[in-house]
Amino acid sequence: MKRQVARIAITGAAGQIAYSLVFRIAQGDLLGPDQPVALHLLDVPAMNKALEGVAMELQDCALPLLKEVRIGSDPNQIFQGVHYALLVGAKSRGPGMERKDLLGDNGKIFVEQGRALNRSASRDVRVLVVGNPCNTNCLIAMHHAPDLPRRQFFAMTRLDQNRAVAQLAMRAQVGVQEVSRVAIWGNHSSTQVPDFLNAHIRGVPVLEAIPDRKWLEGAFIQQVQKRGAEVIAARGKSSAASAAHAIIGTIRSIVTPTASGDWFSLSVASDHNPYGLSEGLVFSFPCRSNGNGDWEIVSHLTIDPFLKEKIRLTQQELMEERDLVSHLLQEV
Ligand code: NAX
Repeated sequence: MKRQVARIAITGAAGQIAYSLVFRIAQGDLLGPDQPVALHLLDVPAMNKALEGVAMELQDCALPLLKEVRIGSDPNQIFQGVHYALLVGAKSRGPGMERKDLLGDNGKIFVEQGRALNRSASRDVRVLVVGNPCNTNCLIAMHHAPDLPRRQFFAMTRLDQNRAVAQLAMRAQVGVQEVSRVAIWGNHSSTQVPDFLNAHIRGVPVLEAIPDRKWLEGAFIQQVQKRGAEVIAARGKSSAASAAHAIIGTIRSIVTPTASGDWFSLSVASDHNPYGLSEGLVFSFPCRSNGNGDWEIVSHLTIDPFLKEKIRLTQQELMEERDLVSHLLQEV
């Protein structure tokens, strides 16, 4: 999908993930060293001054691939003609806020942005939702963009995958490049299911490389599920550079052919999934790409009773989230 200029929208562009992301995209980390890019940066009106600062710094880098920077707070304008929309912006949970309040508040943002994408974005736009709760926000955005194929909407579980890879590599005392076939099933939340059963280390099943099922079922899964909270406790802020890196990894995985026998984690519409899971959710699956921005869910993976039960729980949570925002999923 080489273009004269690839237009990339980033929301929450005055926030901390965006501050790690925009410079890397402008350097070519997202679409390669030969692809000129234009950045369309969106944030709320109160952040306009900060956005101006980001645009100034981008200019001051004098990066040859960066052809244009637009800033603004109107999604209809900012999404005009974009080929990628990285929806990072969302409110974080404030003191005393329930998960339900967060779902409702952030959900409204994705109603508006889904509509704006439907109106203004390039018809082949690829949309990656990062702002939490990202799976359900993605469901809302795709619902309000009925003219765009649902296959072009994703939510991010790549950071969770990367965290799982790092933990497995550390435990097996191998380089991270020796770990393959790692998938996250379900929701980007503490119910997510890092799949050790189908993963490989140095080409053999993880259970052979790390013959400690108790650790894999217990500490390993919990470390991955709780890593975000651990980073907040240590840094006083949530993951930013690792989240930006995961955004880049996700898009690169969608636009480059997946290595033979491998897969990556991507939350996609669960319509017609090969595992008989509930349809109408945005659910993380092991996926493969043909390199043209299209993908398929990897089928026939082993799901043992342990994994099955964990997947049931994360599916349950996604169904509950969907129920909580049902008022945002009415007819369009
Ligand atoms: P920040 O609070 O630093 O930045 C968020 C930005 O979004 C702010 O500048 C805010 O003004 C803007 N914003 C709010 N409403 C907006 C709207 N309607 N339109 C455009 N911009 C809007 O948060 P940051 O650390 O950058 O995190 C952003 C989101 O990523 C959060 O929802 C966070 O929970 C989520 N994350 C998701 C991850 C994932 O793996 N899916 C991992 C990292 C991160 O926790």
